[in-house]
Amino acid sequence: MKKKLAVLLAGTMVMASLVGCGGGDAAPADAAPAEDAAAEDAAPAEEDAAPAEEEAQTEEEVPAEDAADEAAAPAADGEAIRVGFAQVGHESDWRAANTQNYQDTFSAENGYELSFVDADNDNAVQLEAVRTFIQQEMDYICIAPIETAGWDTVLQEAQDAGIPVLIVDRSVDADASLYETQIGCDMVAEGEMAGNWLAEYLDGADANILVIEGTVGASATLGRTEGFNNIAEQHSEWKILDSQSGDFTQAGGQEVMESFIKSYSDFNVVVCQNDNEAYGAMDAMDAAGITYGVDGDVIIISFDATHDGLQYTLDGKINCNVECNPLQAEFAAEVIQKLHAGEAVDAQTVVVDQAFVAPGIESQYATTMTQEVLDGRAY
Ligand code: GYE
Repeated sequence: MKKKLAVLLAGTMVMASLVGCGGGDAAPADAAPAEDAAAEDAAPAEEDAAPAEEEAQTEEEVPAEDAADEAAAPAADGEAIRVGFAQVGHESDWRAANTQNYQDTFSAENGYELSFVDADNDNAVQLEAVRTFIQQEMDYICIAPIETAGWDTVLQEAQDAGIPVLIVDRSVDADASLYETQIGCDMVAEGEMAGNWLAEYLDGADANILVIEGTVGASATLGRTEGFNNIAEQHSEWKILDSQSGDFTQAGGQEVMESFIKSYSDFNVVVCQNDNEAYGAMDAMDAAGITYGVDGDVIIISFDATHDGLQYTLDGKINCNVECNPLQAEFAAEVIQKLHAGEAVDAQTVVVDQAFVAPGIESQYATTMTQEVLDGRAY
């Protein structure tokens, strides 16, 4: 079912045009719709040559760019496609935007019945959610895996039950034959982007670096760390003093930064692996009277480039912010449409990111923030 690797050059603007940014009024996704009964006695799909007007109506309902929707228009047979989504949790602004995007995209209006589980960053809860989706005989299961490890058994169970699985946002270390596709950002490339920007900015000056990592074992953490370290290794004048997990939360970022401040008196770079951790780190530095940003003593690098993160970048508080675009549901919908139509799907979809820097910084790796750039963001 899988084809070659497809790299989708999906910059923010492109993504914005691909994804219908709905009003956020998606029905609570886990409200198990009562259409179940109706769905069950709906006549078998394909044989039902959809009357012309039904087709037209369906085409309007699916996202505009969906060229793949010929045979696959979700509600062509009046039967919603049942999708279970085991989401990481609600740890960050990025996650909130990602969840909203899934709820908007996999709406009843678009022909889906979405069952959404927020695993609250708990692996056991997430595994249980997937097993429940299997029992409920979902048509498709999307998993945003908290950690990369531990997926083989449950993925095998889904495959045995004949339910296609999409791994979204983060990745797993299970065999790729156990799932249909992986959709997400290239975390290693993000880490390298941050490192390359720092090298350019420091231009040979010494760096004493503190890293606030994301959730332990998450591919976003592993990849960003690996990518940044790839560049750090090329700089003998850089020293990574310490690296601790802030669990991708603001509270975690603050706590780690407070302990760093107690342990290290001489640092000039703080790398936060997401925006929320950066907010916490800034609070901790404010409380300790440490200045940061373009006019301060400490350079702050962040990841995600969410709206508030970019506001801080525009304000010169975060020096460099590497984007990870959370608007990924459209890619998942496209894969599901293809699978539904019996078509092959790409083994991987890489959502390509960019970086942003504070006003006054010019970089070959990043866009310099302006109010206009911020206003043009879709999330
Ligand atoms: O960077 C962070 C979130 O997996 C890319 O998870 C995602 C990360 C994102 O909690 O804010």
